[in-house]
Amino acid sequence: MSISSILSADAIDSAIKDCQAPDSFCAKKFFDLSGLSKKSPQDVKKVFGLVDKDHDGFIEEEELKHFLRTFCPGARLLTDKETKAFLSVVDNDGDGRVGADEFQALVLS
Ligand SMILES: [Ca+2]
Ligand SMILES: [Ca+2]
Repeated sequence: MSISSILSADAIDSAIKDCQAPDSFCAKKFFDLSGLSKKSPQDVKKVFGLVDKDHDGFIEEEELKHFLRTFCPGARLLTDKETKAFLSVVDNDGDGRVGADEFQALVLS
């Protein structure tokens, strides 16, 4: 399973290009540009599984930092500021990590 079976290469490309500059990443915009916000809950869950590299069912801060690389291996890391901002919008239960339901809620909201 790879990201290219879920999202088109062009859409990924434009989403990655849009946030090339450090501290320009906006999660909602990224989900819109990449087309992920129009996907089914099942597809969103698959993407969650790709970001959750150690497959423990949660996206931890370190995995979140590598978020863009899930979509494009050559993409940059998120800055600490972006990672914290991302976590603060998605982490509804405040446990400091992202559950699949929290991820889905943000992407499909
Ligand atoms: Ca994890
Ligand atoms: Ca959480």
